[in-house]
Amino acid sequence: MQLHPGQVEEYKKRHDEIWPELVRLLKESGVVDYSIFLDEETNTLFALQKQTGEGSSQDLGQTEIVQKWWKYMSDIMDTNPDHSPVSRPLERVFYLP
Ligand code: RM4
Repeated sequence: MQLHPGQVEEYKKRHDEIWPELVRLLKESGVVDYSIFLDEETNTLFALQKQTGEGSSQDLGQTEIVQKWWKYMSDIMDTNPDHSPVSRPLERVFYLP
């Protein structure tokens, strides 16, 4: 995902104050051990999560709470017309169990 320049503190603040109902939905959907990292040089956000359910955090866009959250975040990061974050899946090129 892509953060707008100069928005690191605001991004961190909003996530420190993540809505309890969103946390509940993520966990109920099987999204756990969820981290988001920032490459400060490019403002690129890298999300990493375990999925014990059917899909990822990005597959919850049909829920009202995620639509509200994405809209809330859309002023500080790149989003699609539906406010979902512009994101792309990455290929894993190495894994050591
Ligand atoms: C991110 C982005 C993701 C969401 C997390 C909680 O900024 O909106 O879609 O799962 O926040």
